[in-house]
Amino acid sequence: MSRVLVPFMLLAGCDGPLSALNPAGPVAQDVAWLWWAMLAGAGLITLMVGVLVALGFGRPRDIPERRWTIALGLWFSVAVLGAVLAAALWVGERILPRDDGAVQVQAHAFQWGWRFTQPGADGEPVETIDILYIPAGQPVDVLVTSEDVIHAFWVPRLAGKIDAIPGRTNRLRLLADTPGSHDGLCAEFCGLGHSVMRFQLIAYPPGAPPEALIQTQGAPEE
Ligand SMILES: [Cu+2]
Repeated sequence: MSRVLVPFMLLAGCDGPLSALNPAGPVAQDVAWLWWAMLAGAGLITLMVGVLVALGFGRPRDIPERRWTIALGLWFSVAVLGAVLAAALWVGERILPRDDGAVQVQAHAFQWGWRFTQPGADGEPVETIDILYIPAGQPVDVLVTSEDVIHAFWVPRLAGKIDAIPGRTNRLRLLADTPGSHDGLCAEFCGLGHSVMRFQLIAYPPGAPPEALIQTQGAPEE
């Protein structure tokens, strides 16, 4: 009985607030779809290897070696890996940021936290620490950079991850389908405080920015 439950217990691990398999927006949906495509490809190749091993233990068959080696070993794997590669290129192209006037926010990583900067209600830049506010239902480009060492910006339920590199700005597109709160984290080991380098992303209803973005003086929020 307990053996029957194991797959369900494993799947329960895919449902947490940091699960890329529980997407909350179209970009993350594409990434999750690619994850399943890669799992299917790996499953097919594993199945083929299993079948070949099983056949190897059977009675000898009159099949030319070339057919095993080239038809199955080579072409089957190349076809599966080629399909997965094509899926990855397709997804990669779809989730690229575009110059379409998306909302832009800056994410500045440091040991060990995140400083987010974006225009407030009056146009003045507003800084928030470890909380990123974005409008729901709209594409948002996060301009990611770093103060000291290499970090990585990742909100698993909204998009893939991207490196935060000192002296360089990387752009990542996010889109949250509905208002809500999502967990984000640093996804690149960056020193002793790495494990606590978390942040919160709050997607607010469009047209109803939170108090933190309305303040006029742009004082950093703790
Ligand atoms: Cu880190």
